[in-house]
Amino acid sequence: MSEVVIHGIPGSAYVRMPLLACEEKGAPYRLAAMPFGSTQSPEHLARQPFGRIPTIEHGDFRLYEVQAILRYIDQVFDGPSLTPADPRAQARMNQVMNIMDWYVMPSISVGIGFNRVIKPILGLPVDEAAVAAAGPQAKVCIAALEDILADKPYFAGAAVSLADLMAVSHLDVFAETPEGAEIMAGSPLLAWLDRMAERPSVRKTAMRKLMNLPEPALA
Ligand SMILES: N[C@@H](CCC(=O)N[C@@H](CS)C(=O)NCC(=O)O)C(=O)O
Repeated sequence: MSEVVIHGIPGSAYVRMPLLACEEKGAPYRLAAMPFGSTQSPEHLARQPFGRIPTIEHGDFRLYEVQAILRYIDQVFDGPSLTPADPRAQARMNQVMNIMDWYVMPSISVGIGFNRVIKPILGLPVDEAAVAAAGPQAKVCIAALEDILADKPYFAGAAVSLADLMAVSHLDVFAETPEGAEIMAGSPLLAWLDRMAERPSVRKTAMRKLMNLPEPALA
């Protein structure tokens, strides 16, 4: 089967998600790297009218919106299924994927992760007011995710699913921030993050690896 071409900015949480899916499926793919700040270019708007990343091409098929992309990659490639067959487990996966888009993205990633981790890398000023404003919603997100994870190894059960791929892309950067460390102190999500960090797909697509940056020194 032909390779998946993934358009996006290396290091972006949402661009990491299809990379993770291709790695987990063993699917051939290529990251067509876009420069920082290019999401509103005419060339990209022709691919994605809302100016968001990622988008993919697979042969003559073009697709944007990450949940659609993840489900497509899971369905068209061989390799372990990233969607549980059981309807309730699948509903749990879908629930977590929507929590990522609606609540985790604006608070944990845009409000805190982008300001505390990505902006300093890019030499941009941190918006402390945005960080503070995101805190209460970030706490609700973490509590909800802890509740759903409960004593399962992964969000939808015994096996990694698309929900885990979305979640690790948001939460591993958040865990680096002082706010993330405080909100997740003692959380079972830390053991889940450790489990995810052992996966070759997660190591290979780490934000700094894609940005060709050294990993931060351990505290
Ligand atoms: N609903 C979109 C959200 C994707 C998204 O917001 N991606 C961020 C990057 S992590 C983005 O495109 N931000 C705008 C920009 O970087 O200019 C999807 O599912 O693909």
